Amino acid sequence: MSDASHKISVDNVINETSNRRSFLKRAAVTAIAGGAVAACKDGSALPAKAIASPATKPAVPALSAAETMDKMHEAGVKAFPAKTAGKGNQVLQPRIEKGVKVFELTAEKIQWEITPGQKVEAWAYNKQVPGPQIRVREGDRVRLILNNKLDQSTAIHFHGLELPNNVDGVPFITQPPVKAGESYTYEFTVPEGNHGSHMYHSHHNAAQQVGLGLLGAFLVEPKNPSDIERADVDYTLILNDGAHGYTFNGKSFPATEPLTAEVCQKLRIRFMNEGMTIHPMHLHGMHMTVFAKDGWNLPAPWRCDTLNIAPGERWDVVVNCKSPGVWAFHCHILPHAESDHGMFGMVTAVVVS
Ligand SMILES: [Cu+2]
Repeated sequence: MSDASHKISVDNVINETSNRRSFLKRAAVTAIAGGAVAACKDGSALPAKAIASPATKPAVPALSAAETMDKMHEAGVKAFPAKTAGKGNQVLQPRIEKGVKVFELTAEKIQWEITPGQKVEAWAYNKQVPGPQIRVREGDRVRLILNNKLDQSTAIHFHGLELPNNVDGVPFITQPPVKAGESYTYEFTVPEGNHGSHMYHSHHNAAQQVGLGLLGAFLVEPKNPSDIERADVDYTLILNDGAHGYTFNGKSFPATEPLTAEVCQKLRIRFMNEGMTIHPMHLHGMHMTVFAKDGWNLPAPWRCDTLNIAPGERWDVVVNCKSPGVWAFHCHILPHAESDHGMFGMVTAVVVS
């Protein structure tokens, strides 16, 4: 089903629903009025059967409401994965200056489409939510230039990296705030051994700034990856629950992106929570093998099907994709994933073909 036809069908369903609701209201009023009058216009009494019939009628609209609900659920699933403008978490290629990997991030306000037709204000790095993915190797020299085109101060903290204090990115503790219109340069060497799944985000007025989109993945590749770290598919999944609602990589179902793999492939998922509450991520059909927490490899991997991701945490898992099919993959705090209108928010699928 195309986006346009999906929108039309959803609108129709919604219109049908509101029409039906007003119909139900009108039907209720008529039934009460009918009971009070209980007579035709010419004064002749209604037969008992005719009075009784409005009372039995609501059974039919009740069934229709259930059907309407099913249609809304079906429309959402059929629209998945729905197309929206803008895609976050795209790998940012550095320019190399005398052996230094130079990345440039510009923070500014943009319009961001979360689900088809739902556009909101976002505060974004390089017009992406999440911001572009930065991928370096342990031992790399990195220079990161932040341009602030917002109308308030900001700063970047490198979450999970064990860096010198002066590049920790916290205004009034380690640096002055980067004021509107200013630029600021961070430069550091990624510490040996500090590889794994990390993040970068605003550390100034952060509840608002991170909630609106000033965040991204900072991935450090190991010089010598262990077997479990080598995967056929490497997917970063950033959870957020701020001003844009419940999102995976800046999008809400049905605009979330499916994770795709072939049978027998190894899928690595890097969970990151940039939100303000926990999100227990549940995968149907196959278990996840958890092997790293906050970038640090665990003494022994362990298995689960539901993994709680708390704010600020990163968890790395692999899924050995043995079962073909479309497997639902969602936050198991159910109001983050489904309403009576169907699935929304923190829902996607692992598609094994
Ligand atoms: Cu959740």
